[in-house]
Amino acid sequence: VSGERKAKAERMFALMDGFQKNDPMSLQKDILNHVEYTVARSRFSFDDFEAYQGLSHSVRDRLIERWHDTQLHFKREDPKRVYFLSLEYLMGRSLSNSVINLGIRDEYAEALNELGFELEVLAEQEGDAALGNGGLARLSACQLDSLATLDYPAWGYGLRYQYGLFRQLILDGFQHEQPDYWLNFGNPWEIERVHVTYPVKFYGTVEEELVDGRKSRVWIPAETVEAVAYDNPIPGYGTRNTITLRLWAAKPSDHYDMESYNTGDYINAVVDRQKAETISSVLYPDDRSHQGKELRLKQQYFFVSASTQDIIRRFKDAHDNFDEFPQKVALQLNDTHPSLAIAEIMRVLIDEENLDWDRAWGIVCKIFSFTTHTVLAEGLEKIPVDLLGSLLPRHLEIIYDINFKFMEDLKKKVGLDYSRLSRMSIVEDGAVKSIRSANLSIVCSHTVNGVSKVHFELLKTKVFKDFYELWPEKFQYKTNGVTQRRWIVVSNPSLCDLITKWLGTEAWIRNVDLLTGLREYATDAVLQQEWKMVRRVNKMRLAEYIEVLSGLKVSLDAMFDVQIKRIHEYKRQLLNILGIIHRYDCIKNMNESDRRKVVPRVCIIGGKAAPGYEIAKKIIKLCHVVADKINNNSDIGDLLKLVFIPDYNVSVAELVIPGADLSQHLSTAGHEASGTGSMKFLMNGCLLLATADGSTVEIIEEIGSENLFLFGAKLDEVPTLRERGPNMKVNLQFARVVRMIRDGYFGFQDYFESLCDTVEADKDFYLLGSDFGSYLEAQAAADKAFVDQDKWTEMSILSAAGSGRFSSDRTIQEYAEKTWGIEACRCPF
Ligand code: CBF
Repeated sequence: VSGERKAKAERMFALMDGFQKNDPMSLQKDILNHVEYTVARSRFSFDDFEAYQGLSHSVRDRLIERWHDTQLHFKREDPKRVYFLSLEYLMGRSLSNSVINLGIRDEYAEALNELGFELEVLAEQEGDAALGNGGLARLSACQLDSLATLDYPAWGYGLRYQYGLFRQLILDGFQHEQPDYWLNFGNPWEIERVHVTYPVKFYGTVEEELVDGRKSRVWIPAETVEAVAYDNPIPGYGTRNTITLRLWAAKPSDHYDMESYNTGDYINAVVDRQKAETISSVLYPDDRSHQGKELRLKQQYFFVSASTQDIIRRFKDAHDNFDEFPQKVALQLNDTHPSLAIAEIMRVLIDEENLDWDRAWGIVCKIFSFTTHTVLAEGLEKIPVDLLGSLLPRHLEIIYDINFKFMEDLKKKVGLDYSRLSRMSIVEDGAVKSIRSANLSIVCSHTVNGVSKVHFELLKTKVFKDFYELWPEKFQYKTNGVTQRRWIVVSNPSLCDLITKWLGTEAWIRNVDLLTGLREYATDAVLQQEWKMVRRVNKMRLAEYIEVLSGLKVSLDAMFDVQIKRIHEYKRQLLNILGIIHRYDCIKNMNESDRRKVVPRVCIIGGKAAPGYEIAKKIIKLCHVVADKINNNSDIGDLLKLVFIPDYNVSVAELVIPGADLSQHLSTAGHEASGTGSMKFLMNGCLLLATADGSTVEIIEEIGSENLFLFGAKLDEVPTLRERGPNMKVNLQFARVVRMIRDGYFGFQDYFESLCDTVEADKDFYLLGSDFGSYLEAQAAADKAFVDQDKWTEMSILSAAGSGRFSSDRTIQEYAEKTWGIEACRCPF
């Protein structure tokens, strides 16, 4: 039989003409074939979008080849695999990243040129895959790129939302949300796996039954939904390895409510069946809290159940003893969102695989690791017990049992310290009895990770203090990182070429520590000149974008000062706007000779507010009314401009970041777990103006405090400043700008009242008032530095040169070695 199979395989390989060819002629034929046969447009007449479609299908073919080889290689080698469970991924566009990682960008560019197209123009045709909210989701995407590049045997699992993060529409300065039906024009980057489906069950009851003579708890579910896999190949750079991001879509199950059919209500039964699809239909657009929504809980369990069935099936294909599970499987919980996986694996091992509790528990404790991404109490999820009990009754029982055993153990260690016991309990007995997902994740994981050094300190001393005292050995941190492939090679190709030229090698694209080699040239006049040129061209690109968006012409000599991120009170976009009002006010009142000394600025702000977050929405409106005032004042001219970039997403970031001179990271110390935007700016040689929060503290260690503009209260000063509250000496400049808003200088006086209230001395939780003076000083220092363009360029080069530590390659390597215990498994070329 095996001889027969081999002969068949050889014949098939010969028929397929080996691998796809990558010379420009073959690529052209391939693109045209896809235009004709896949897209079904005539190869004699097609537009840019259709060309993009043909092109992306041709790239997809090449991805699939490597992906198949990688999967086969993993299957053969059977290494320990890591399964990355995340409810959110912000992948952005795939085309440019894919051709770069596949190493065939130039070949495609040439092939397209000969067909009369430009790769960059076609790349713009692609929409963003925005299946996530912010930092956490983009981090997941960066980490997948690193997992593939470093040859780790990894799988990403998530949900294939039909509607990604809402599109932000600005009408008259107000944010409006529009659905993002991103699949409207097809998605060439995914492969539907019609045969990879699993039933996911909900509701019902738990009954006691005799199974094999043993009393067992048996879950009798009442609803079944089918999970269908969509695979997204993720290519590594400089390797054949191409891993899988498997996203689940909900489809009606054939077992769905047969009763309704039987009772003859055919139409309603079909309509009802269709409702199953709502589970994966929409991403929750709030990155602050998700308390108590049934659909959200269904999403979490749906994705966890399908993923664990898939993981267990893969394990069982090669093994028949579950004691080997921890040697083959590492499960990474990306925040608490997938924490139901713990109860699900316990349930499967006990109820379906007939392991006893202790054996199942022993396995579970060895496979899970948990990373938390927040310091905010509202970021810690709670699941109402009533809700969980009705949706997943057996899981609730299991969680209760885990908690009972944990509490018994804890009592032996800490005695009857009821307040500590109740703080650490997985079950919270409040007005609404709830499951604390974070406590569940900590109790059942072998490792708990923070995402920066500061975050780690906060976890140990505040957020999870009780747990840290109990299990100090469980706690670690891995400072976040971003992928230099996306954030330099794809988005800033001229800087990429310049770096390669000066380092004399492309090796930094896989080993970004080599960027430190730029340090020795930081004052070299030739590099400085070329660096400035690259930055100017990027600014030009950004200026054109701004003009198209808003009609505003901005001067390239001005400092491009950017703050792009989700709108949050703790991220303090309001501080930025108040600073801009102050600058405007000063310029207005200056005499001619002082005006000549002003460093011109183009202030750029972008970001989405969660739909129900009223204060954040007011901040957006304020930005617009202030912009109207400033941009239309002929006295101010080019000295100050303010632009709000709507619908901020990954591809907008790719355009804006390379063109920024200065970027702002203003979170009140102790509020940003890490922050990853700053790392992207740093890699691109943009100077930072920031508080000593999250990963900025480590950025300072790398580049030195002399190469950025630091301001604001330090972590240990924040509590005292808050306590001082109303007695705090009010900064007069701060009071003046707030008064301007209150007095209606920018209009909408009533509307902004509640926003102004948030920064009144006795309510200013995020300390805008007390940080304002030091913020203005940092801004003045930035102005001063900008005047000396050679010095500025030196700082810019040193920023990029010091960014190596903030690559997700480093983060992933640390996870692999210290948390997951996995090794590289490189697919032979
Ligand atoms: O760790 C990645 C990022 O996650 C967040 O965005 C989050 O969603 N919790 C944090 O707010 C960031 O600080 C962090 O960098």
